[in-house]
Amino acid sequence: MPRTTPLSDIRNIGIIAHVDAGKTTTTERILYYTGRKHTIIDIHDTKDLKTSTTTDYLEQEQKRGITIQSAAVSAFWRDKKINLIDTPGHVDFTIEVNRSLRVLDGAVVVFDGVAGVEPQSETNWRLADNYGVPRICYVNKMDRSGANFLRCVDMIKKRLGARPLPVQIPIGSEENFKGMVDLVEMKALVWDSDDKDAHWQSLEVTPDLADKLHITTPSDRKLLADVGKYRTELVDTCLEQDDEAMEAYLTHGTVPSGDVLRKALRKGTLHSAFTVILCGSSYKNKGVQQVLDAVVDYMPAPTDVASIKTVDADGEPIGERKCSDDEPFSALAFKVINDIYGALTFIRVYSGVLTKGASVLNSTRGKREKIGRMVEMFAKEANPVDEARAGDIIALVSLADTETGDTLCDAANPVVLERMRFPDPVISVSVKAKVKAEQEKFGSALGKMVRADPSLHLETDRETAQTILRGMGELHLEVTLDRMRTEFGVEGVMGEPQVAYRETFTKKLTEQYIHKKQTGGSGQFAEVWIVFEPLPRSTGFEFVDETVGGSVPREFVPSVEKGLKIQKEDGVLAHYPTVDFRATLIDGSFHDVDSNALTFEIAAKACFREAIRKAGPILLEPVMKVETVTPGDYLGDVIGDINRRRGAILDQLERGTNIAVVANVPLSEMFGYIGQLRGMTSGRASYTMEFSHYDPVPRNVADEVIAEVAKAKAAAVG
Ligand SMILES: Nc1nc2c(ncn2[C@@H]2O[C@H](COP(=O)(O)OP(=O)(O)OP(=O)(O)O)[C@@H](O)[C@H]2O)c(=O)[nH]1
Ligand SMILES: [Mg+2]
Repeated sequence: MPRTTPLSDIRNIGIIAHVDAGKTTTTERILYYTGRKHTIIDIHDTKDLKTSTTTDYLEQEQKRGITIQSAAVSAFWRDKKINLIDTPGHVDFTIEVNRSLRVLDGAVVVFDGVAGVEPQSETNWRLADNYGVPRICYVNKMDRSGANFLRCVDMIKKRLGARPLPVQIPIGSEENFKGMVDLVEMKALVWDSDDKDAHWQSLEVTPDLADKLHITTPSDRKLLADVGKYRTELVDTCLEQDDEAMEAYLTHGTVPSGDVLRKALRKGTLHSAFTVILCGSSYKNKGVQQVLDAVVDYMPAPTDVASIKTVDADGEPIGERKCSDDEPFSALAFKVINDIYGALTFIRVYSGVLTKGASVLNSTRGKREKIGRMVEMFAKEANPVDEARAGDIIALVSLADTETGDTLCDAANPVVLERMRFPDPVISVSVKAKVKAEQEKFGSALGKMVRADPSLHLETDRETAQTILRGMGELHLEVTLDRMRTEFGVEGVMGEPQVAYRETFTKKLTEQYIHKKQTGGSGQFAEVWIVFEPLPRSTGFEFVDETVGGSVPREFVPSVEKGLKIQKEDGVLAHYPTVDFRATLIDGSFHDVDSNALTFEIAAKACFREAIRKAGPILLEPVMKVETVTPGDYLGDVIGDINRRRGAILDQLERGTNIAVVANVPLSEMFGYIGQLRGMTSGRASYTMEFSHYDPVPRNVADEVIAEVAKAKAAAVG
């Protein structure tokens, strides 16, 4: 079967933003205007579960009115195929943005015209920077009271460090928002109503435009009066991208045509020379078709972005794979979900063609996978396909061994594609089945949830044998359990959320340990000399072998590493994992008969325990970056409360008519914050937080934590 959509006609795009900016609302309109659906559902109409938007179809999404998992849809606009992923804005589900950006070629970043750049828009922006994803910005909610286009553009510049380039200027704002001036064509697009089927008129931009359209607010009139200035900025910036047009302009005064400008805007966007800014109100159905035009005109096709990098076993880049049907097949599995159809593995094909029935290699795990059913997903709907080609995003049904982040490829031409990075979960709870008899069913469902979400970790407490679930935040854990109820029919209960403390140490030292035992006939013997030294924060664990002359036989060195890896998970202070250090094996000795892998493992474990006790061990705690947005009247109370929570105020920013207080606060002090904050501000303040870094716990607090852990362990075991 030949290719149906040329690669140059494909746009793989994500919609990213802070929570509530209007991503799902915009997606819903995109599906309507491209003819993929015939009604529009609004977020606030789904709480009774009788209806849902296309992309927020989970019960938890309908009830809460937020997106939890990313959903893929596709639509055609001006003969281009747009594959679109609607992502969540809530920080607890940041993994969904992370993995979407990893496989997408471009992103539309949505902003709330009142709040401007909010914390999660900043975090997602940085993620897109990391993955090198070109972006366009859409300032939504221009109809809301307090909407301010220029303030938002200014925040994009200052807080995101971008070079914003408005290609539209809003006409009116708040309830008098009427449309926008298209600076490329120099036309005023004015809607005659808020209805989804309302049409826009295209008017000349004349000096009396504001009067004609009854725009009375002074700041709105000023914007229209300055429209010439914005047009000049647009033309000048575009000329930088096009030498020919620049020359024509300088020598003959030729003003570039709309097509020339759009070409330059596309080029600049692909190289992130600037960021195109659009405006509108998705809810009031104004500006969405123009966003679609911009996606087609400015966002990259799969062949416009850098080729995907291939890596060696250590993750170091060693080459690349061109996006073309003629290259051998390669794809990245970026998401696994459990669905009524079974396990669905989403892949982005980077090169070649995959056909149904093929046998491919999972090069990450060195295992073969047989490709059975292949489907193109439209939110929750699966449509069978027989092949997938370079640039496509599809799902494979019931793969045996493939996990998120794995590469699938042609076995004759094996490659491993650049992996994804996952955030580390910072909060944990103990979980168990509500009804004891269902524990097994619960365990299997939990296993599936964790497999689908790399930002969830599962472990068993060594002493209490409790199941511990770690995640990104309270909401994340709560939603996970609730989804087990709706998707697997098993109810669970969870304990109080706990902070994921870590341990490390402060002094470098060398430790010798001899493991020696004589029991009856054969004995046990191993000697190790290990240097333990602290490393900078967030570097994890490193093992180095510097032994010479076979003082520790080569085949036993991995056992030393294994012993350390096991033992470091059980820190000497309060049993938390020990992080950020290097262990260097420098010497040792062995006995021909009495030494083996196990004796070296035992010696390494004991050596670690002895050494760390003497190495000035300390407890580390996750510190969150917290942003509290409050009306000015409550500022003093909010700051006082943050100080009481051991917080350090970093910044105070104007956020519309409110003030955003940015602070670093230990996670352990943040439980129950929302209740306190609401009480203190009569419900008028809100906050968001995300993990920032690990810091040492102050001595007095650490003593309490250590004592509590000891008490809890004694009680659970006892
Ligand atoms: N006034 C106004 N409200 C809007 C607009 N766009 C979205 N909303 C409202 O904002 C709320 C959040 O919209 P969503 O589309 O769910 O936002 P989201 O970005 O998808 O949110 P998450 O997925 O939870 O991050 C809903 O109540 C929408 O009706 C707009 O243009 N104007
Ligand atoms: Mg949403």
